[in-house]
Amino acid sequence: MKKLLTLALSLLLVCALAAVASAEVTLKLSEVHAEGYPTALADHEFARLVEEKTEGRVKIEVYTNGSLYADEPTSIEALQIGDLGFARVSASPVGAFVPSINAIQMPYLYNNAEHMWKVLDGEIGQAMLAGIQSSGSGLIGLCYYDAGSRSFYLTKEVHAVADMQGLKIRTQGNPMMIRMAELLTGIPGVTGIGPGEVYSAIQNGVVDGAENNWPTYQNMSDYEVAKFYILDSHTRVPEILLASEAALKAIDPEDLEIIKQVAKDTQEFEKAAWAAKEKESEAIVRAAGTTVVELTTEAYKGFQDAMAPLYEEFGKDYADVIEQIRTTDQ
Ligand code: BDP
Repeated sequence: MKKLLTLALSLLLVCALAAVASAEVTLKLSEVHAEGYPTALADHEFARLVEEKTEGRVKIEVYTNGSLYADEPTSIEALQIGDLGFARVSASPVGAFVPSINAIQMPYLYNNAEHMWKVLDGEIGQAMLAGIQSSGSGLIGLCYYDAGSRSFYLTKEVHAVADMQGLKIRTQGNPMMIRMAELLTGIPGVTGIGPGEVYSAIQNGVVDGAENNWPTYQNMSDYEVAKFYILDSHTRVPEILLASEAALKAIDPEDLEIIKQVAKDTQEFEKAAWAAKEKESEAIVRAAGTTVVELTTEAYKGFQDAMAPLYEEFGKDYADVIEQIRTTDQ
């Protein structure tokens, strides 16, 4: 009788454990862009594939338009404390939490998109992505997405660094990007403004401009209020799909592996959507009568040279990696 009771109890325990292991988990994903934007399309594809491959054990609800978190640093903090499952963010704010990730987004670092992808898909990029978790940030870097290159857009025409003096520029929440603006304008980059809030910040004169890629400049309608796009392509900042270590504790290790794989599988999907959107946005912006300033070789060099102190302050600890990145394209 006692034996039977022990057996029944053990059986019960096994069943209970199995139920916990296969329980459904629903997690939220935060995205600042609108539906239809390349990263938002990729978020949905990621959610669809995760649900399919985990046979419904993991469900992901995608919240676009910054409806959960308007500014990315706050979404990253939410990931750290496990209030949020996933966030598709720019690598730039991640640099404020994991400084080593700055090495792959230094100003004027890459020659073109191919150069950047060679680095990101190679040893350096993958080690940087893994470093997000091993740094103890509480974040898991799942994959990179394309975000083209960023240029300044302003309410005034600029042809050289000298013309930038005194301009207030909205930058992303990363000390290195704040400094980048300061080295060009004399005023530290203005942060705490989400990408969806830039339009009104420019309209109200809180800032004189911002910096971003063609699709964000167009999709957020910022080209309507800042009519000068200065094509200096100062940075190539990839997007990163982040997960929360704390929130993903509830997930079975096998399902976690599926999530990691699925994320990597969505990279090419986003890159294709990106290529199409980048062309479309540039065409829309140009057709609207925006002044697109192409810098002379000399003026471009002026922008590049102004970054010397930034490399000293933010790149010193990663000098080897930065050098490896530079030579990757040769
Ligand atoms: C866009 C990125 C987005 C950033 C935004 C920004 O896609 O993730 O939040 O820039 O400047 O290009 O904040």
